[in-house]
Amino acid sequence: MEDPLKWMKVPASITERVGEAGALIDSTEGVIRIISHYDGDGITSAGILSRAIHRSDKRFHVTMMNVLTEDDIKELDGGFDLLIVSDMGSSQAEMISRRLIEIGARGIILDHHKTEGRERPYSISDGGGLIEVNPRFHGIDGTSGCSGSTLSFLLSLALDPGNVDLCIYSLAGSLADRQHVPEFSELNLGVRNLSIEMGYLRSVVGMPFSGRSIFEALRTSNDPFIRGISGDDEGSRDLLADLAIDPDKRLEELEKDEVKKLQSYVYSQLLKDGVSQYIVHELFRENLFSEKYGNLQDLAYSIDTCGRRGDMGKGLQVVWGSMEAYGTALEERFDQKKEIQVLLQRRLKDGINDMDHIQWLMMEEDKLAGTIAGLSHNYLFDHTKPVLALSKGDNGKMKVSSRGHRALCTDGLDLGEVMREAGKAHGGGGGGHDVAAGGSLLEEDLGSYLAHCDRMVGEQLRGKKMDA
Ligand SMILES: [Mn+2]
Repeated sequence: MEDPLKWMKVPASITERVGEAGALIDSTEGVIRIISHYDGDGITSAGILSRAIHRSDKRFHVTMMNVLTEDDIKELDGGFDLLIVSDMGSSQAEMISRRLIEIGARGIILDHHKTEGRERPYSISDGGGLIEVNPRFHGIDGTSGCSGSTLSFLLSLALDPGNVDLCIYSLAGSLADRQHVPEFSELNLGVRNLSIEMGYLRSVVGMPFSGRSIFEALRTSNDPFIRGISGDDEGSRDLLADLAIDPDKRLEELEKDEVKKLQSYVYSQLLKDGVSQYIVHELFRENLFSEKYGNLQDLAYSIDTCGRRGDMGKGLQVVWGSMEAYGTALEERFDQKKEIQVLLQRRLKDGINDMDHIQWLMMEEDKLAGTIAGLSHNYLFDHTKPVLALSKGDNGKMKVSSRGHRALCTDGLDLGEVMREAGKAHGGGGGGHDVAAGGSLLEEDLGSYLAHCDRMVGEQLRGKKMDA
């Protein structure tokens, strides 16, 4: 393929920008310092950039972190000729630009997050030696159509079309940022189509599981969580025996009729358990498989898990192609899935506190609270009411994670607003997206806080804005 950027129909203004950024890399003699976010998207971004830069015979240094603070930027004192900030930086662009001018270095920002109301990106023509690439300046949705890893991949292609093999990691990063739900779109869709066209990935529709064997896939599955199967060795074995499927088979080895039998079982079982038709239907979307990594979800979430455990270096090794690192990262991902399963099983036994418009539960720690709230909402309890997962914080405060389903947001649910308003009124705060948000409150206010949230959600779902 001669020009992958053209084949993907990347808008000319973006191609031009990444071309300029590529030229900046090409003209750099000294060290290129990469600072990236520490999550799955940030790690794949850093991996793609460092591999592409290495292939261009340049030297690099990678750091991954949670937030880039003003102090971090002030501490940048040279030792590099070019700085690349990836999967973050747009909200700190002004500080970064100032610092780079002070130390006489040049920089590139590759970010897909909000741009703080600025109308145009930083440009070389501003004279500051900083290029900012952010899809939001080009009419592309930074939340769903392009991740940090997508930008890194486009830049790698501008450096050399031969970097096209890095497409797998590009999509893994988008997936880790959950940009694949309900399906890949805009620039991500271009990368998806390219990966399939070039034979790097294979599209499989209707297999909502991942694992090294179908048995492992079933017993470790949390999304979907299937009662009597998920976390249940015997239940999983019995089901496979009933369906006459070899438990040791790899997912990609399953025959068409075996996949069909599994699908119809999952479909009817979940509906029988009261899961929303909308959620069940969504499970049977496309999954991408790679010869080397299996289900792309495993690649994406194992790298993401490395970041969450503070082991970004291992995630980076995975993107550099180490199968040894992938093996242990995958092991840790399955360990975490098990941990989630134990929490879900306990939840199933203990039940949930039910109010008129919300459901809530207490957790021992806030780790995984969002995940448990989301999966409880989808698979365990009433899917017409959002779930709040609460845990004790410091100084008499409590932390909250709340999750709903997009179908509820279409009806008016906005958890970000609920967390912000109810938090503010009860000694805490909060915010986030309509489907997923978090906040805090004073522990002594728990009762009135929950009543406030319940009332607000009720008003939202009735389509009326509540008076503050
Ligand atoms: Mn990201």
